[in-house]
Amino acid sequence: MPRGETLPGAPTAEDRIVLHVDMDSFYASCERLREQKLRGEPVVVGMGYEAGEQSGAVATASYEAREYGVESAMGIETALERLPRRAEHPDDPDTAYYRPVDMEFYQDVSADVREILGELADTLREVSIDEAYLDVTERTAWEVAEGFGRHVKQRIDREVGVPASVGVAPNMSTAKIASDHDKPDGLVVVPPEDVEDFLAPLPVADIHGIGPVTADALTDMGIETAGDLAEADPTTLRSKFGERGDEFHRRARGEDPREVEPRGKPKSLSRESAFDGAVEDFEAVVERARNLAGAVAERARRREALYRTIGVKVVTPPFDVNTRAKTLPGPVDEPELVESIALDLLEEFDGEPIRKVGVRVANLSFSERDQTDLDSWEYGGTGDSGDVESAEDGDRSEESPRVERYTNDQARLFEYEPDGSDK
Ligand code: TTP
Ligand code: CA
Repeated sequence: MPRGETLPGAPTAEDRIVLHVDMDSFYASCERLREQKLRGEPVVVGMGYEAGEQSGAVATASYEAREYGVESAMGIETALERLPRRAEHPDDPDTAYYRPVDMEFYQDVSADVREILGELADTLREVSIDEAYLDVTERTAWEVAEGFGRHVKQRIDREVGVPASVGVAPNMSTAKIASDHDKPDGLVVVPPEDVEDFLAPLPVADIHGIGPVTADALTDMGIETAGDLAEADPTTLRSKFGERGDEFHRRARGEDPREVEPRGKPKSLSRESAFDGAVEDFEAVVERARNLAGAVAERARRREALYRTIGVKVVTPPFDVNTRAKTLPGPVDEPELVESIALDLLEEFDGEPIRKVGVRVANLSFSERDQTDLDSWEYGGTGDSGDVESAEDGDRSEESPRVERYTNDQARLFEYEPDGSDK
């Protein structure tokens, strides 16, 4: 279901730089943190692995153990056949260390990783204990995205001590495929112009949302790769798979309009849009801001959110991020007001070159029922949430204007990380 992007001037996927982090053999890596001797050895973590127990399943296996065909969800008997316990055969290298699941410890490690990711992202969405999406559009640029990705991996490695794989792409679904593409310790960057070529040779099963049953059905239709799927007739796909067919088709083409949204209720809702270079035509900026204001107000209404603060963001060359906002006496739901205040706030930038413009509503309040949800909200929700709406964490809208300047030093930090030093 295409949303705001059908509006002329609304943001496109190319506007975003999305980074997906997925920790490598996570539980096993956590065990290695506190037990040095497990490093470089086959490690199996699972339920029912306490000495003497014979039933249970593998939660994860280290990559060394995977070489023996041991994998997640495998029964303990099968795992033990392939890799007997090291404890029982201390001198046999074709054995593994078995450890029981210790969720509390893994949650602690996960929290340490999350803290770093929170510092590195404009917006962070955690999908599970060991997986997260970061919107890093404001933190990097495509030319230096690889250095940024390496920096993320290095910080996790140095400060927490566990390995991660990272994918960087213009949208969530491609970023996820990228992080998975070169595991473990992977770093795969797919800039917008490479997305189609990157996806084309991959089997359809690599596309998020395509399970084994759908993959088989596609194979029967002669569609084996993402490239085949991207070129398939959309009408045929729709008749076979309904709306999901459209979704598969879009993802195979590397299109995914979902925005990286933090869990829980957003603190603000915003939309922004970059120009092709810096424009000096203020009318064009106004026109785009109008569309963005409409899209933001509509989104707020759909989420039944009232807002008290209406703001704009204007990025001027080289990377000066200017925010202006006005706070009203009480919460409202008034699309016309979003537009008129946004345009008023923009006035002062008339005559300046502008790279990007954004509109935001903040100081949100929700209906009473939603408020209760908010209060009782906790981590550990339901994983990836399909189509989401834009939101950003942290409230940068303030009554007093403020200018954030990204210095050259900050840009350089990501540009000159020495190659491969995260190994
Ligand atoms: P995954 O990210 O699927 O796997 P992983 O981190 O072990 O390995 P990698 O990403 O390098 O392929 O899952 C994260 C953790 O979730 C995993 O370490 C253990 C747990 N888990 C289970 O408990 N049962 C399962 O069936 C799976 C797949 C994972
Ligand atoms: Ca993982």
